[in-house]
Amino acid sequence: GETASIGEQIDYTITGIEPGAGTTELARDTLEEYENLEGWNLLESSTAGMLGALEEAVKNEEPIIITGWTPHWMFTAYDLKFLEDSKGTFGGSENVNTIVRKGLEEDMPSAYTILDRFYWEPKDMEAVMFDAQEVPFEEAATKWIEENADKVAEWVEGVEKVDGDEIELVSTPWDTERASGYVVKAVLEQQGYNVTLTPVDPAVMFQAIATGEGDASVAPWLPSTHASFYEKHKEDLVDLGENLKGTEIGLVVPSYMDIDSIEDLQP
Ligand code: PBE
Repeated sequence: GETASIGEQIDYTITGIEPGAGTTELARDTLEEYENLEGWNLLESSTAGMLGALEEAVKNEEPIIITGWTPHWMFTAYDLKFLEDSKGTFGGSENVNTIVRKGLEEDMPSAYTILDRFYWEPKDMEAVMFDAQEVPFEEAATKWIEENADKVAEWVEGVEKVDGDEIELVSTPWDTERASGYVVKAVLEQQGYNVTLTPVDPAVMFQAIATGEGDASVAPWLPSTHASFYEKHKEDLVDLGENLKGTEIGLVVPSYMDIDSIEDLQP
């Protein structure tokens, strides 16, 4: 008989992550935009659930399609590929930006200057995430700061120290943002700030900065992943631009699967 199609083998289901993730929103759009994905479903669960399903599939060399992103250790642990996205529904290569509440520049000029200067490369973020598989993120961040004292010195050069001023950083609950969040937290603490770092859903993060409940975030993935939240709140926040360039999200499969593009999937 005929070999079952990939769709039949995986029950026309894409293994997704948290309902509140930007990736989930763009995956829902993707299912609507591609006619060949009619009848396909997105399983919304959690990052841990997705990674568990991925591990299981790879172990058995079975087909699986996940919503994935880079930087992430999944690409080092397994041989994976992004499916080509001819309609661009996942937005291609993007960045992580820094946003702050209105008035922060006047209220906390030292923190504002450091946040404005904060910029690093995917390899830096990956180093923190790699170490954090063995030690807490806080420790991995401190180690990175020690090993990159030159870079950190540029961020804080000429910045006046403060005496315990409180600053609220808002972030999201993924490792990429744990890495950046803990690094920025530690740098601000060295400068005398009393820092809280709170992980929330992306929608809540943007809202917190727009209402001034939170002071700053280094976690927005733009211009695509968090586009809808950004559009909603952009008039009420200050965008300080990229702090990292070259992230990507999309549909991801193990390399042993014989497809390359979202359009290869059959309804
Ligand atoms: N992520 C990681 C997040 C942002 C960082 C791609 C899973 C998302 O909102 O989709």
